[in-house]
Amino acid sequence: MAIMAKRMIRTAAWAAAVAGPGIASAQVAIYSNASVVDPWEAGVGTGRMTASGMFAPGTDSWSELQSEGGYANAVGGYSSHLTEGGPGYRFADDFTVTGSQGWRIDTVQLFAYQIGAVASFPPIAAVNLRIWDGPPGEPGSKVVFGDTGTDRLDRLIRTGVYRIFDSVAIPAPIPPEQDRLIWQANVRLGGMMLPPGTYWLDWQYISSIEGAEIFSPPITLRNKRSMPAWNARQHIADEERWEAIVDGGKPAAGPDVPQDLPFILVGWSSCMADYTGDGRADFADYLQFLNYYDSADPRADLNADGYVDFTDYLVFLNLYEAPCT
Ligand SMILES: [Ca+2]
Ligand SMILES: [Ca+2]
Ligand SMILES: [Ca+2]
Repeated sequence: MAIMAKRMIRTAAWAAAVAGPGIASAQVAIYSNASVVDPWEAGVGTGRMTASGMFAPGTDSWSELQSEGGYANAVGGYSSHLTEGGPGYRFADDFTVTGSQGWRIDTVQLFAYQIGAVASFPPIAAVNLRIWDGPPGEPGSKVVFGDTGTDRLDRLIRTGVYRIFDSVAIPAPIPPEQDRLIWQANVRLGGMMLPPGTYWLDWQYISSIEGAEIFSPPITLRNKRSMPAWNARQHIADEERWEAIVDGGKPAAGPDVPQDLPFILVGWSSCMADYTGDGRADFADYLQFLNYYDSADPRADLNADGYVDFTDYLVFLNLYEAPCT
């Protein structure tokens, strides 16, 4: 049954990947924050049947909070939205770019819900996103891509997965409801390049209904409340600080456990000089790079230091000479 939920998320991702203009054929999911073995596995769905034995309607499925060691997780989702009249909340979570050349990222897939939102009225109007070279807000960390003002939402997709609370947790199980439909937000990064290293994504949703809340479910893995490396953060703007996202457990005597957030990076990890996404590095890519370079477009910032300068030109020449496999 878990396979069904996974396939639904995969289908949505694929539909988005083939529909957008200018999408490279070589693009694949290159990273999932939920799985080291399957980059298309979002870590959101738990299957068509609840732990208490209730089936989701039709072809839909559940994202059910899990229990481990006699305690359940208690938080369905964490606030990550612009609040009315204030900066509101942000999220951050880390990932590591591997390989010798780095990654080009075209799309970030994020997952969120609004309580009561129906499929016919998408609840998210905009998403802003930044990438840092270290934990956001820490001394020495800086933004290498993005800002808090630009809407980068490309597409919002109904997943058919409903967020629900643990249906068997003691002492107060909560029957499944269909008022927390999870949406997949595809955020467009335009093929920006990241050299190998560890980075933090930092993002915020803007509701279609002014002042309404948006929540993000943490990664949900069967029979797990947390994993050792989980370290996602939430920014509390009113207090100007980032803090770790933890679940306090149910019953509340359970241990507080850190959480991570589901996201998938779609792009490509070879042929890094290939701006046009046709699988080859040729003169068209060279011209495209020069175009970005001349206008100081961040897409020419190939060493991700926040500036477009001659070093990036040299990096491009190296990438251009590297064989495309
Ligand atoms: Ca993490
Ligand atoms: Ca090309
Ligand atoms: Ca640079």
